[in-house]
Amino acid sequence: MDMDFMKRALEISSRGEGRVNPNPLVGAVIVKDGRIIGEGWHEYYGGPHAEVNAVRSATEDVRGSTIYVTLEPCSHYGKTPPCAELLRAKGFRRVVVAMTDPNPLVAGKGVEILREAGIRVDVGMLEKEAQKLNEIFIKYILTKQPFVIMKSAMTLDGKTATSEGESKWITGKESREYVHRIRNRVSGIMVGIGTVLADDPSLTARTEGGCDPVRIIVDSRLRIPMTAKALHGPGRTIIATTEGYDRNRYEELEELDSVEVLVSGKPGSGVDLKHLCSHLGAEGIDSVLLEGGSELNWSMINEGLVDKVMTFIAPKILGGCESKTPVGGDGFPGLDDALVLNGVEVTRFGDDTLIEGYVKRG
Ligand code: AOF
Ligand code: ZN
Repeated sequence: MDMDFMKRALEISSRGEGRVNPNPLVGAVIVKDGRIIGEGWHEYYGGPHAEVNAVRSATEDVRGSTIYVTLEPCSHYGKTPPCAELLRAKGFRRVVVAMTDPNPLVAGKGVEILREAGIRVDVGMLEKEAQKLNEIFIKYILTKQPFVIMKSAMTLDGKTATSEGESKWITGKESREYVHRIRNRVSGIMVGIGTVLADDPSLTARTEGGCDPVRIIVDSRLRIPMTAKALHGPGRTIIATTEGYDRNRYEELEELDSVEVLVSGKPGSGVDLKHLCSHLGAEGIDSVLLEGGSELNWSMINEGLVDKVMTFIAPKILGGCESKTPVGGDGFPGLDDALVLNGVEVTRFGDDTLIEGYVKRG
């Protein structure tokens, strides 16, 4: 029973996808005499926390009931007053928490407040699921660096385009729909200039009510054409370049209100990607979906900036020695140098297979 209520809390928490960043996804379910009498989730950034929404939605007096929350109730005065105080004041008998809050402002203090008030608190139910749901928040709140997901779509023989450069589409409809859901989840979408020149992607993907992802284009010399779709909304575009940029293009780009040019790196040496990621983090961008091309993917990997890899594989063969693969660059010289993934999961999308995992560190 307990587990079912926490599952429900996790399920409803995902309704905030794309609207709460850089805050966590949180769900809460209130149970009295074995029945759900209230539910709530964190709906948008800066809005009421899940616990508050659950209490507000309750159809009966919550006194003496149990609340299942996917994240430890907060203990601090932020944009809203502390939820732990609210739960105490409302007379909850028991609080079941999936995971403690890694936010240094909370980090166990919420549980402490509740226990001191004599409320039974159980921590750790479906903890792994809750941590996975908030993998972005967990990294960002502790490091202020964005959680970077490198996503690729390739054939069985590892090609991301034909020998003529055709790439629409390698994978099927189901895979592409899922990618749109991930695009909705993250705060930024990053590509290299090669991809912009080859495909002219619009790099949008918002579902209704979501907030627009920031488009991030790595373009060391500002070769981006003024007509590129990615420059023309919705939302912002950040173009990262080096001191070797094209002066005329810089002036033209400066005219566009929604475009920010970040100069980071010496001429001829490529954009300083570590600096770029820190800049994105400082701007509140908690997550980035890296969508190629192969040179940028390699540089991001080589700089140790990728956290998660998602590779969709379509059951097709394209061949071609020169055809592109997900990761280019110089490559690692030895097998021992390979980037290795942890916690690997395999999921089918139509005829395609998604293999995903987390980059092993150290
Ligand atoms: C949320 N939603 O449902 C819970 C959160 O600035 P504030 O007041 O919104 O506080 C944000 C912090 O509150 C967040 O980093 C997390 O530590 C804690 N819990 N946050 O946005 C919620 N329960
Ligand atoms: Zn709270």
